[in-house]
Amino acid sequence: MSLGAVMMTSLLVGCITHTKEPDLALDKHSAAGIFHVTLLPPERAPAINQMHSWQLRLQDASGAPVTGARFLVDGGMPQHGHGLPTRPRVTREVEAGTYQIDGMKFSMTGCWELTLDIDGARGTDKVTFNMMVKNPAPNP
Ligand SMILES: [Cu+2]
Repeated sequence: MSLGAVMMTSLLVGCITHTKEPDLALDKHSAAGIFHVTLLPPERAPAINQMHSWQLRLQDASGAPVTGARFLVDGGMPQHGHGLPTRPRVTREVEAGTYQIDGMKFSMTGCWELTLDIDGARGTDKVTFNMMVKNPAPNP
C-alpha cells in the first residue's frame, strides 16, 4: 500500500468519509441492537475547554426506559489520534432511564467520538457517536 493510500485510509474514520455523509446522529441503536440511546446535548453549546454536562436517554428495543444501567464513557479524536481531555462519567440517573454525563470537555474544534459501554439488566452493549464541535456563537 502506498503512503498516499495509508493516509487516505486513516481519514476514513469518524465524522468524515468520502463515501457517505458524516454520521452525526445523536440517536442510535447500540451495536448489538440491545439498547436505543439518545444523547441530549447541553442547551447552550459549550465553549472550547469549558466543562459541561450531557444527558442520555436509554431505552430497550421496545422503547421502554432502562433504569439502573452502568456506563463507561470513552472517546477522543480518531483523526488526531488522541483521547478525551477529561474522564467523563455518568454520575446519576436524573429520571427513569435518563442519565447525566458530567465532566465533558472538548479541547479543540473538529470531529469527536464518544463511546459508551452500557451495562444494563438486558445485557451489555456499546454505542459510538460522532460529533462535529465548532466554536459556539458568542453570548448575546
Ligand atoms: Cu484533536
